[in-house]
Amino acid sequence: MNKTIEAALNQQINAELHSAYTYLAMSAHFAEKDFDGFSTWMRMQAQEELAHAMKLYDYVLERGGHVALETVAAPAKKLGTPLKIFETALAHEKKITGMIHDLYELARKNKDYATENQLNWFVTEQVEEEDSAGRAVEQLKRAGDNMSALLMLDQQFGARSSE
Ligand code: OFO
Repeated sequence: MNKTIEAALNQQINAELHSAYTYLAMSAHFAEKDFDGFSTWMRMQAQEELAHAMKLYDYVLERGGHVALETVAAPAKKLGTPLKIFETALAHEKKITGMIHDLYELARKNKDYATENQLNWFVTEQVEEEDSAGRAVEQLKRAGDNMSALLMLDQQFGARSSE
């Protein structure tokens, strides 16, 4: 496997683990504030991120590459209101989309069709990721400071099974 692509895939594994860490911190924050539904949503999101990391991890190994695990950066400590948190999540997903697209471009430039094919799944997944975070932001904007609307959303988000 091309060493530049291997390094970029390892960097993406690290980014996905950081995403998991980020959402786990958000989940803990919501649990501490008794928003159990938002907490569940974020916890499931963290699990999905771990699955993204493992998908790339398995792929690197399958290609006979080397998995190099590096330090995972700590998530933000100050999180803010539910709206602010979901806005942060949306911005984070947009950043990840950019990283996936750069990786895709790199695979294409190096004629690594297998990696390009593997990344197709991630390109599609990012459309979903941005959509679900974006919808959450819109719903929270509509709820504003209305506590009963927020609690209703909290309950609704807690019903998330998977996405
Ligand atoms: Fe949230 O999609 Fe992976 O990082």
